[in-house]
Amino acid sequence: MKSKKMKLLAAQLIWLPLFFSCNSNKVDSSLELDTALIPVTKTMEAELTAPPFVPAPVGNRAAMTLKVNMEIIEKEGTMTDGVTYNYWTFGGTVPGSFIRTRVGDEVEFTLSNHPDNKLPHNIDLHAVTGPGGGATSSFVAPGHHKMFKFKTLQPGIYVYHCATAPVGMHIANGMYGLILVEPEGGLPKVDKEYYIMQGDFYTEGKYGEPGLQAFDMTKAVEERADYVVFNGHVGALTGDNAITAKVGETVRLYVGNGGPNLTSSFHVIGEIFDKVKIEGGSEENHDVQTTLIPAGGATIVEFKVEVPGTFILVDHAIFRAFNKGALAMLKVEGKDNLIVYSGMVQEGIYHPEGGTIQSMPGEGAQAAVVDNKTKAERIESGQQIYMNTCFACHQASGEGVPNAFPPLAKSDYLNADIKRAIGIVVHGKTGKITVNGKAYNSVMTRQTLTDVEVADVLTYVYNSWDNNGTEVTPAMVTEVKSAH
Ligand code: HEC
Ligand SMILES: [Cu+2]
Repeated sequence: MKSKKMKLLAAQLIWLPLFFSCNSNKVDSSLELDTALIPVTKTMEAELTAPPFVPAPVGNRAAMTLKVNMEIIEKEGTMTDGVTYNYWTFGGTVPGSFIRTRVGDEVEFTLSNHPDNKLPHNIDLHAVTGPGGGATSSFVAPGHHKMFKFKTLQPGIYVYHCATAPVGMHIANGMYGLILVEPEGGLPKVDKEYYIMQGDFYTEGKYGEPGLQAFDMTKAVEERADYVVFNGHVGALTGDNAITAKVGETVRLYVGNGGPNLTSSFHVIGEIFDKVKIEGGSEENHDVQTTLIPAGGATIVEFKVEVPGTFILVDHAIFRAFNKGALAMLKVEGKDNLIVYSGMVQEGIYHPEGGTIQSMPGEGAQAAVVDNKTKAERIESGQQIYMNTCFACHQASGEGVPNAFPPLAKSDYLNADIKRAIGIVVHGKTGKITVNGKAYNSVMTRQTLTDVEVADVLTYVYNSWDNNGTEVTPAMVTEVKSAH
């Protein structure tokens, strides 16, 4: 099948038998329809579901205008016993609400950002054909909403995620989910369908360290995950929260990987996948033990359950399963089938072990930094740092983004107090501030820069865009740091 095209159903073409009088079941593959031309007639509100559940199948319905209303909610949640985390969510859950569409639907997507939220967000759906997957049209400040439209051209299971700077941080905090685009006529019927999504989390404390754990950018950049979990937290799908099926049923799992970093080696202990949609696309593989799901990718697996018992879903990169949380359960009830399997079943063989033993890398001896740059050299080096570190939020021109990131260009706030500006870069900033008459109440993440880098970047900022020309030296940065 060619991309963006699908076979026309013979039934839809009343005149077809006139041309193919011999056999109307046989459709010439050259007769393909551009899915962009599938007409929509009615409008309906999309059913959205929280994981592990999915909305009702599309079945035989015609393509429609589908209204999707999704709200972004930043909220504290439980990572594991005694550990909480500030999640950023699409619809209040990690992963976000499941969206179910069919090829040819015209999705009218309204993204709202809850007024109590701190940050602007947006959405990039991999099912969208268009710039940024929607991200460029959906950037929305707290208390506002944005609407954009797209037509689903290709069937498949697709990831969506936030794409607001710092992108990795928004994804790491839980901003991802799945959108299913069913083919004409829908996917074949199965008995049970579930929605599962893996994600890796990076916290200041190590695995299990109690309390509210902040996001750790350094660990995220270095891909040293503390938690690797299904559906947002440890134990989201174990014990009483396990997914279920009965002997003889066929189970279909929509499995995504939000990342931000890790590839999943998805496996169900004690089962073999009868079918796997390769990379979530149209090709199907059979009799598969473990399937790879890349970060930002998804797949559909199906298997019939022949015997009762607890089947363990894991990322087979196995420390993640037993020590970092990537372990879920499918509980199957029904009659034994002693031909397929017999043996005494002892419970608790496969259970989470938690408490990863991790030795933190030592600080290491830091070589004394020699820094006798001229002001011009400092500005030059600072520009590089700015383009790597500050640019994503404050923009190349220093103008910032309305309602989200304050300007550094001609900023009265910046020019009024140098020590305060140093402090903001060193420690981060949250809470209400007023810059050039406009109020901002957001979060600037702490920037992990050396004293010399902070000096250079601020010197660049102070000597750009009509600011007051201050030279910030490493000694000034050290002083602000030690004052804390
Ligand atoms: C993740 C986005 C982000 C990044 C990256 C970022 N900032 Fe900010 N910055 C903000 C936000 C948001 C605020 C306002 C915080 C508040 O509302 O309390 C801010 C405020 C400021 C302020 C004070 C307000 C003003 O406009 O004068 C300065 C100075 C500043 N940032 C400098 C920097 C520098 C220098 C860098 C790079 C080293 C940087 N920021 C990187 C988001 C960011
Ligand atoms: Cu976001």
